[in-house]
Amino acid sequence: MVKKLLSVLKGEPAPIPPIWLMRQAGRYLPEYRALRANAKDFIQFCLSPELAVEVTLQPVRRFELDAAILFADILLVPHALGQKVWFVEGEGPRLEPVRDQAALAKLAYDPKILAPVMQTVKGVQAALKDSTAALIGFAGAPWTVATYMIEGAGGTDHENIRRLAWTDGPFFSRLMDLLVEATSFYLIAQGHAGAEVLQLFESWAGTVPANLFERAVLEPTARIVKAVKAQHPDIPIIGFPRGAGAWITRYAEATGVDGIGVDQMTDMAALSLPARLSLQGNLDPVLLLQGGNAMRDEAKKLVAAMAGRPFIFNLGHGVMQPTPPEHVADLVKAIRG
Ligand code: 1CP
Repeated sequence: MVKKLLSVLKGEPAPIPPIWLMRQAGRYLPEYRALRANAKDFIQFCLSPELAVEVTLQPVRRFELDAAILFADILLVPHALGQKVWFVEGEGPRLEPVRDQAALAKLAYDPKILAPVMQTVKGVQAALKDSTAALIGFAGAPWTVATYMIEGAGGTDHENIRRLAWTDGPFFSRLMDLLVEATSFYLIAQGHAGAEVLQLFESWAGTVPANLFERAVLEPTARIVKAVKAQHPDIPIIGFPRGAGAWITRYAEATGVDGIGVDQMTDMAALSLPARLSLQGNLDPVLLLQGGNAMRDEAKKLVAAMAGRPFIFNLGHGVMQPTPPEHVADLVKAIRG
């Protein structure tokens, strides 16, 4: 079975690009909401292999996408480190903040806690045996996960992590080391369980001050990529440094990733990166929400602009919750003709 996503990630352009969408599973799908309604706790939902396999497959079945992305969350790693993590309905994640050495010293990664995720990967892999869809595993990159761990939530201006990164080197380095180790272990396990591609979500790359970028993003990411590649040299890794702007080039050179996820703020066709790198992105999720000709025209423009290069069609960020599922079907149709 030829999986288009995998050949593009080897550097071979496809006349019609493979397509999948960040956050392709989730609340915009009625079949997701139906299953989610029976599960109170989001973490336990993610750690229920039977449910997670089903939810992973829902968008692939409905839209015949070229990839399934493991249904899980980047905050499962802090959970497995022993940090208290919970989700507030309609608001998002909350964590008991870790801001000093004493709190940090209590954390230790317990891989057993995430064993159900590996069951999910195996279940999805078995279901996709005869499919052209590839299975993507993922984790959050250290700066992004550390942001939630330190701030205790998303959506702030990230004052605490920035202050600690500037002023408490030993704390920050120790947290980065802990996350590099846990994340490497977690991704390697996903590879053993059957993930065919791995993506590192650096969703908050846009908040890193320039003089911290090396230490907060490039170096920890490079260490994870090296550790994973040592075990799984043939599994391609996509990095998604959202909001990295001019840092994208350095990110591509310094981290060792095989593909770069590009946000909608970046002119993807204008990026000049090593030819071996695949680019993934970057339709504005608002256009998917809006649908219609504006969406179709922009999607076709993007495909035309990336012709001849190894390119994976995606959004610049995740599917927005109020998005009508029919718009996704329309988008797939517009791209495949
Ligand atoms: O109650 C619900 O149903 C919760 C909604 C939800 C879902 C569907 C959350 C809470 N996480 C997820 C699944 C998820 N998260 C997936 C797998 C499904 C898929 O992509 O199809 C993935 C890859 C993620 C990754 C994730 N979680 C990121 C990185 C991508 C991004 O959006 O930038 C981040 C930042 C998170 C944290 C998180 N988890 C959930 C929410 C609402 C958030 C974002 C909070 C914030 O905006 O700060």
